[in-house]
Amino acid sequence: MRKLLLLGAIALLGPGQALDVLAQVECSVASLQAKAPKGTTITGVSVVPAAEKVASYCRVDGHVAVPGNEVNFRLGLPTSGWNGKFYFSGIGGLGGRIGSLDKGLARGYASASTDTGHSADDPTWGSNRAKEIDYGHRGTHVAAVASKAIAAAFYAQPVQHAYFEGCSNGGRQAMMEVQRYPEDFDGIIGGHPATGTPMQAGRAIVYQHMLASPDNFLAAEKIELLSRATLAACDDKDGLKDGLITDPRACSFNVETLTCSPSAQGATGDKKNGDAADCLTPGQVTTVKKIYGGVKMKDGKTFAYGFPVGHEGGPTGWRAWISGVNPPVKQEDGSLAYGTERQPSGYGLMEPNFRFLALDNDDPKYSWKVLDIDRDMPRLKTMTEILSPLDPDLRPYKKHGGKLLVYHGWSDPGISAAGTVDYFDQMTTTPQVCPTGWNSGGEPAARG
Ligand SMILES: [Ca+2]
Repeated sequence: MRKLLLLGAIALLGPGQALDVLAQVECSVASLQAKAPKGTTITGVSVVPAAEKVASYCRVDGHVAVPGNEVNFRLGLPTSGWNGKFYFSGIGGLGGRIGSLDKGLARGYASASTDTGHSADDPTWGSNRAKEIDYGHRGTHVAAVASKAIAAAFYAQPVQHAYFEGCSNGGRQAMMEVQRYPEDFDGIIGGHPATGTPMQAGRAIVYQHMLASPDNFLAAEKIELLSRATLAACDDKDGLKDGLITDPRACSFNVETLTCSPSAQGATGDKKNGDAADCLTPGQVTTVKKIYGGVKMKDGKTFAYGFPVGHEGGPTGWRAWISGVNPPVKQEDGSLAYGTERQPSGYGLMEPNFRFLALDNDDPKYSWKVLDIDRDMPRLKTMTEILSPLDPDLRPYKKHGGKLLVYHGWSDPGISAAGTVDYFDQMTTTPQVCPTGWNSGGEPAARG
């Protein structure tokens, strides 16, 4: 293995010049293992030559021991030109692979990522509580602590600032860090934060209805019909008729206006009465209502947020996430089932969730098909706590001096922006988190 030893002083630079810190420790397993925190094992080290936008760096692979598991991480350490800071990249989906370090490295950050404690190739990880906890939150934390410490040792000086960025499941990792490990990062960017169990439950309730009968299924042309109708009803409600529904909260759209008349007939003549290309069957209307409506508990509280009106159509809309590019196939009992190829993304994440992640104890007899929120809530409680970043009290992170940036597109068909907006309002109305009391409407929030 090519070894690298760069001994250099910290450059003292004038205003406007980048900090250029050189490595103080050899880029080798032995040298870095000697500097690694307790419980951290370095498994591979190599110097990666400069390529396109990324300068040469020392790549460190290793794992951190936690009770019952080992969490893999990868750390990239610029061999020169370190900007003094640390950047951690989150990962999407159900984790199980290490994210790219290039974004941070290209800007001179010491950069890290983790597989969150399991491999995506391991079908049994969801039956291991330690791995579930590491996917939920702990894996990111221990990987961040270890890789920051190795970075500081490599340059023989503390990391000036540490940042986390992630989207989707990476946004969920971001919110978990903010809520549970407020000392890890100084700045956190959470995009489209996933909410774990509630989000998956919302999907399950939609699929229970949509796949119960072909009459309920939303084929691509029906989604396009709906999308045209919501755009016609809502486009100008945000103050600008531009083909975009920029604030769905400003529009009230009633999907029942699209219901087929009982005598409607398909243009090709092979459709039964009550269905046609320019309207929705009552079963389809109910499917749409469930997507917009989310899931409420018996006590009226929202458990899963519904999706905002707008941008249902197009290849990245409901077709990609909810209904699927490959339509489901009718089964002997009259229900529909997806094949294994090109499932809708929401289904592909929800199905394994209820198979091996959602319940306190895995149950082979259980699936999304039998989920009943009110009945099953006690069985979902433990994993909801492990997977779902729902705590709005960010006082510890504020006390640390941390900054949080959250973004979420209204048109996200996989994770509801309405939930993120509601979390923001809960957070900013938590006493002492946001004393000026701003809410998502840009107005001082009412205080109870
Ligand atoms: Ca508009």
